[in-house]
Formats: sequence, C-alpha cells, structure tokens
Amino acid sequence: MGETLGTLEELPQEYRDAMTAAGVAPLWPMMRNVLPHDRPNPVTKPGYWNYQALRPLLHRAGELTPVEKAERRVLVLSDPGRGAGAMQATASIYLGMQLLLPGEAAPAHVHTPSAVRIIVEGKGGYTVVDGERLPMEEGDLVLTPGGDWHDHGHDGDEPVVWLDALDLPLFYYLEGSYAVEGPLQAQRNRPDAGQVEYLSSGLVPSRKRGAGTRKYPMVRYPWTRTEAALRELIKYTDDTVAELDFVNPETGADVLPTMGFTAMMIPAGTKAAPPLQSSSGAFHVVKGRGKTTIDGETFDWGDKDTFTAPVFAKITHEAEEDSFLIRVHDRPLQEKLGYYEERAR
Ligand code: GTQ
Repeated sequence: MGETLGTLEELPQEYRDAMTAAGVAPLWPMMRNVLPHDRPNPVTKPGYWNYQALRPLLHRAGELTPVEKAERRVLVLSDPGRGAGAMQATASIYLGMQLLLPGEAAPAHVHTPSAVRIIVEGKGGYTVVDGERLPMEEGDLVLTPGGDWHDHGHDGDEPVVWLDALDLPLFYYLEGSYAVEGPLQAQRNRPDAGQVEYLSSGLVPSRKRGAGTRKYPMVRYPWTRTEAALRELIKYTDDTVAELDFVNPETGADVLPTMGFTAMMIPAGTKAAPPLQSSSGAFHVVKGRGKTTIDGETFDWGDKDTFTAPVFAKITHEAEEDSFLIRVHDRPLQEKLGYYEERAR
C-alpha cells in the first residue's frame, strides 16, 4: 500500500482544466482526506461554554428581539473547529441556549429533526408536545421527537432558560431539514405520562389486545427522580461514576433514533476516564464543580456550563464536588449505521 498518493499539482494544467470542464475530479489527491488511515480526522474541536458568560448575552437577546420575531430565541453553541457562526457543536449535534420570558409563547411548529431540552434555570416554563403539557424544571430532560408539534409557554415570573440539543446538522446535511408552522396547540388536561403511566420504573400500562403504544410514550424525565436514582446507584456500583441511560420505557431502546442521553454522577474527588468512543458528545453540568481534559485541553466547569468532545476524544473528568452531568451523544445513530466502536485509551 503506497503511503504517498499523487497530488493535483503534479498533473498537467491542461488535464486539470479538462477535468474541471467535464465536471470530474481525481480521487487520489483527496483519498486520505475522505478516507484517513485507522481513525477519522474530525473537524470538530473540543468546546466549552461558561453559563455565566452566556447568560447576559441571552438576556440581551430578550431585550432586543421579541419571541414573535425570533420564533425561537436561541444562542447557538458554535463548534470552535468550524468557527464563528457554525450552526452545530459537533458533526451531528446542534446545541443552543433558549430564553423564554414570563408571559411569552414560542409559536407551534413541527420539524423533521428531533429536539431535546435540558432545563437550565427558571420556574414556570412548559412545553407542549403533541398536546401533552410538560412542565420544565431544572435538570429535566424533555423530548420533542421529529414530527411532533411543539410550542413553548411560560406562566412564571422569572426568565426560563434551557439547552436545546438537536440532530439538526444531520438533517441539514441530508437536505431533509424543514419546519411547518401552525396555531398553538390545545393542551390535554392531565399530567404528563411520566407522572402517570410511567411513574415507576419497571411498570408500564398493561397492554390491551390490539392496542398499540405511542412511539415516544414518555417525553419528560424529571430531574428529581434522575438525581435520586444516581445517588442510590453510586453507593453500590463498582465504577467510580454512576451513569444511567435515558430509555424508552416500553422498549428499553435509546429515547430517540439518532441521539442518546445519559445522566452521570461523579462524586467529589473521583476521576473518570471512559474508553475512546466513535461517538461525539456534549456534556451539560446540571450542578457541581470540576474539570475535564479533552484531547489535551482542560476545561474548568461549574453549574450550568456545557462542553463538547469530538469523535474518539480522550476524555478525563475530575470532580471537586459531587457533580451531576447530562451527556448527549450520537451512539444510537452510529449503531444504526453499524460502526459504533470503543477503543482502549
Ligand atoms: O424550540 O423548537 O434551538 O425549532 C432550534 C430549532 C429550538 C425549538 C432550537 C427549534 C427549536
């Protein structure tokens, strides 16, 4: 196998011009760009966003742009590898901080990409997904699967902020991304399914013959229960970290087709060094303090900060306080495509 492949420059100019005119290009000078040896060569760079730095910018957006004009009032977290203005945090994951002020409503729409909200701060916000009203409390994970109508509202008296994670870059790349607008939805007058049908882990409504279940039966995972589960697990697990996958309670599968989510507890004074993973990831600190080194870059993090890791990144977390993080990743997509892998560090 030759190590050096031919370059474009060594080809005669008239041949290069003739190829361009014919609408073709030689593969071999680009071969190692599109098929690097042994592992991918990501464009994505590790990223870190301090919430205290984002907060005033988000509030300024609240003063400058009414929600009716913005449709969604969001500051997008741009991958440093793609530079200013990038509408993505990794190759497949979009992240944005969204602000909703008391009394505001973000209009109803439906789109092909899926979204997940991780609630960052504020009380009184809610989202309506397919007619189901979902209260938003700090640390909650709320799904808006692609194809489900959703609008956001606010009954409280302080600004509400949440982190959006979407598989938008993937849909955009596939030229499959679009939205349809509609009127605000009627809300069913009952608590969400996570408070009723799926209140207790291991119990699901008894199946009536012939009756199907909803594809996304539970779309809100309340943080209070997630944190309680992590605090129990950490007492008995052999690992240094407690990590729980968010799953569809009817199937046990990842909550969405392309994106997966985990809740992590890293106890004070402990270190976590996961294997290299072919998935890219984003970490949101629900609460805690510590630092994480990603491919040699170290980020000190605290409450509500967010950071990202490219594919196959070498990641080491160290917590100073008991720390709770939500991890977003694209393993479900990679598994469907048949190439998810983990490697020893
Ligand atoms: O709340 O529906 O951050 O449609 C980007 C696109 C949020 C939303 C985003 C969206 C939304």
